[in-house]
Amino acid sequence: MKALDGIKVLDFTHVQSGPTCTQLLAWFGADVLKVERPGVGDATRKQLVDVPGADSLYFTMLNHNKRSIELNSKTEEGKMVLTRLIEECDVMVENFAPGALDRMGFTWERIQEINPRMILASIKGFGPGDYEDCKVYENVAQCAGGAASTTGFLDGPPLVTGAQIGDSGTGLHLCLGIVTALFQRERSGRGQKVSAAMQDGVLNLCRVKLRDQQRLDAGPLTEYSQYGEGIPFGDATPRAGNDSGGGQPGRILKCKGWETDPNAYTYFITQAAVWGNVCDVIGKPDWKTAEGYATPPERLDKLNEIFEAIEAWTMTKTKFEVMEICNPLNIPVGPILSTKELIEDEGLRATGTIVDVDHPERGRYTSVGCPIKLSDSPVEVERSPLLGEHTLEILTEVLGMQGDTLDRVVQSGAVGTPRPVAAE
Ligand code: CAO
Repeated sequence: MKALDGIKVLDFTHVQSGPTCTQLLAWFGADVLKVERPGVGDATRKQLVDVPGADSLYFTMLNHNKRSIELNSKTEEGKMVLTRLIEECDVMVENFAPGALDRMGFTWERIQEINPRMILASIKGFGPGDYEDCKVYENVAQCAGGAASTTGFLDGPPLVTGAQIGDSGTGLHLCLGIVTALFQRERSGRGQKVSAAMQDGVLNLCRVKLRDQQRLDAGPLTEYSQYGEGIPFGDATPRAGNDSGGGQPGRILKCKGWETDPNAYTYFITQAAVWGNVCDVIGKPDWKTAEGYATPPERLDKLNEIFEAIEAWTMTKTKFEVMEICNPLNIPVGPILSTKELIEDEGLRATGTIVDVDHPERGRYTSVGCPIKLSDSPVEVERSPLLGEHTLEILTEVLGMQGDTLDRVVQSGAVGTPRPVAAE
């Protein structure tokens, strides 16, 4: 038994943000029915193609454990099928451009009429206001949500980050909203509308930067490197390079091999409680008691000197040796792991966070599995569906269509050219 067994999800999502959310629901046990345009499908199927003719990794890695139905929801028969799907499902998830669902004729009011228990979950770029009609992709959200203005170095331009906090981050937010709405429905008997704007999701993840924005009113941010460098603060939270976001100073430092390996670096945190251990490890035992070095406030204007001394030590060790030496001493450090190192990591494979998946068109590929582990609801990662692989199965088994009705729908072209139902 899985946590969301019995929950049916009408998955009207595409690209990354929405599919991330419905993939999690599928991993938690929901039956996720992905609705795709006949003959076309989710645009990501054919984006960044690495194996000609096969679904791309972009698609497969975001759509595991789902079933696919081809459906043109703008035709009369298509609307009839969509209406039946809304009747049968518990949750409908969509991340179309603003207004697309209304233009299709499926407003929130109409959906409630069809199924008052339906939870309609939507991702848009912005919430209500000046920008509500905009189409939005990942980096737009990172820029509009506060991440870009606070990422990068002080003397450089704003930077976007590789972590897809706008897309996958908002998908996670929406997923939490959905399961919360399902929980409330248990008592109220009613569905509700769940909305997550990408700007809001990114801003939520940038909460500490808004903390610092308000702390600026009380004076300079002393834990930022620029304080020790004597560079005045402006009127907004500045970019802080690799400074730690909290009260314990940290930096990214070179390790042995950095000249040729772009990832031979470690993150190093000079946590106050283990300052003595840091001093011993780097061969500066006198700093434990020396005036100007002994307490955290005294050290704030000397962070460059201190991290230079630590780096002189880390450069004599590999990033893994730094980890091995510092961990037993409770000094928090983190090797900069490359994607190659992560994909080969035995520990992540043992927990199912990295998995190998077989696919009929592209062969075996590696994916990120479910990062959330439920002790009573284990996840088996199954390959993503081929376009329309389950069209007939969904029409007949989920919607109970047969005879003339089924013939009419198929002949209308609203569901593409359905593949035969796969043998067990
Ligand atoms: N049958 C019939 N029509 C369909 C359909 C189906 N199964 N699926 C989609 N369509 C139609 C939509 O109704 C829409 O038609 P209208 O423009 O006439 O209303 C059309 O296809 C295009 O949909 P779209 O505008 O959502 O797609 P796009 O490629 O132009 O824009 C995106 C993509 C992502 C910018 C936009 O969907 C968006 O802003 N979404 C919200 C924010 C978001 O999720 N962004 C993250 C994207 S990356 O994860």
